[in-house]
Amino acid sequence: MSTFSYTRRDFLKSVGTVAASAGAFSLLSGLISADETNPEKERRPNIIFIMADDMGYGDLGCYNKKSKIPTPNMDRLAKEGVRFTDAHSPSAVCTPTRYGVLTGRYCWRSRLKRGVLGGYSPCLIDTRRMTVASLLKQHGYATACIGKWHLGLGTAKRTDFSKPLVPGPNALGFDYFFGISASLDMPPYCYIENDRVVKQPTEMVEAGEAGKDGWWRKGAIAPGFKHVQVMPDLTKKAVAYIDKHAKSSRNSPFFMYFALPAPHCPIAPAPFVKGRSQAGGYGDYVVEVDWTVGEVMKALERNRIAENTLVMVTSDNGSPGRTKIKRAPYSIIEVYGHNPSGDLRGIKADIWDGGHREPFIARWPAKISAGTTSDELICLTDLLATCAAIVGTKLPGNAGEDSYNILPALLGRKTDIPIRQAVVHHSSIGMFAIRQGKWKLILGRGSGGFTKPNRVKPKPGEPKGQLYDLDKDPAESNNVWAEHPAIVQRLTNLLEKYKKQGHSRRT
Ligand SMILES: [Ca+2]
Repeated sequence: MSTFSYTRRDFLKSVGTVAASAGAFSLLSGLISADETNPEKERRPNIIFIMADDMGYGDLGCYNKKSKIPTPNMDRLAKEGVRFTDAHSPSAVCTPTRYGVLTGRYCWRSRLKRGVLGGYSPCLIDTRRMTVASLLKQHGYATACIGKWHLGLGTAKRTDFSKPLVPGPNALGFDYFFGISASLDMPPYCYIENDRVVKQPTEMVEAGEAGKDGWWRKGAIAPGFKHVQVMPDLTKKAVAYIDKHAKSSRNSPFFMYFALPAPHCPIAPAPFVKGRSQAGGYGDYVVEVDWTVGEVMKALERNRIAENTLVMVTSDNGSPGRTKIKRAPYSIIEVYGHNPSGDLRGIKADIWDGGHREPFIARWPAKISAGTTSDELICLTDLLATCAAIVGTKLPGNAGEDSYNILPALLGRKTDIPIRQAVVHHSSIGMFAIRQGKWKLILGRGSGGFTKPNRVKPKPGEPKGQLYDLDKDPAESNNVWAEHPAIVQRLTNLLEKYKKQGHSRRT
């Protein structure tokens, strides 16, 4: 028992015996916080959420021993934190996952029922809705969105980039935004800072050569805009943001949502990563993602704020694997012997796990034990409820409808039952699946996405959908739908209930 705490107790006793004035109360509360909490450990963390675009479960060395891509920075992050093996994006494509990450709500509840937005689409998120950024801002955080937005800007049917882009990230809780409108293969090709275009896209660029790595759509481009420069430019902005906010973050922490445009096409690796992987331009672009993660880690260390910063790294959907789909002329697997989906079935856009099971690494040295793994079933929609738990608040009833607090899993605390009751998966064409424990039920036949065929019409007497036991059959190769009618019924009912009641979280 320290002398200091003895003195404090004496002080508490003494103020209890006198009519406490407002001044005495404020003095008292000051003493309690100085004494009872360890200011270094209990300070709210900075939160950095780095989300790659189309990076696969099998691209990272720490997830796939056979990966042909060196990812030393992400591997180190996993060594210093926790690596999840059963994390899922809420959708197998870009826009709906981003909607889910920021709002904690499945995107199929919004007006977007399948597919993604374009570069000129209006804003998808209702500005009255709570986002991770608006929640943290309410709790004193500085908030930034850096990178690929892809959630629409403005209210017009076709966005006019010569006008203020309202509503956009700033209307949804972000103090600061720097980035691009949508995917890097979608015009307009220009940078946006807060609600304005930095340099107007006054020129036109032809589409990239069909079937080549560097393919992009024809469209408007700002003078001097170079696709290959976007990753380095965004990384510089993210590092500058950390440098700027490091000092003040001791009192007012920051949240940075850092959405990378890589390794989505155009495959545009910077010259300094060329040839660093054994998986072609795609592999080199993943190396660049890893470099960016390393630059963020370095900035945190240089500013001595790594200890109390929660860094999460994940991807918005699976990798397309350049598997002879659309504009990809070759398969990464065939040419380089590298499978971006690892041992999972399927690719980006598919309802199979290759479409939406994601690498998910979290490091927070002050709280998370180094070198741990978690097989907890989680979803990227869980960010909102988890951030609410970190700042010590509860979500209101009209927010985060599909968000669960995964803080216990991050901190390695065992819970009696799984944190989530189930996770709903959604493919690019709008095919549903639901996962509970070892069972995965898919409401349809086929991939639901890029792998052909995406829909299979069942013949008379054939199963209408797919049921997999992921414990026995992680590669989803043996459809046991016909053998377990009771499980099919139970999971179908649960999915229907989630759809009808408008939420899936426990209330
Ligand atoms: Ca994506």
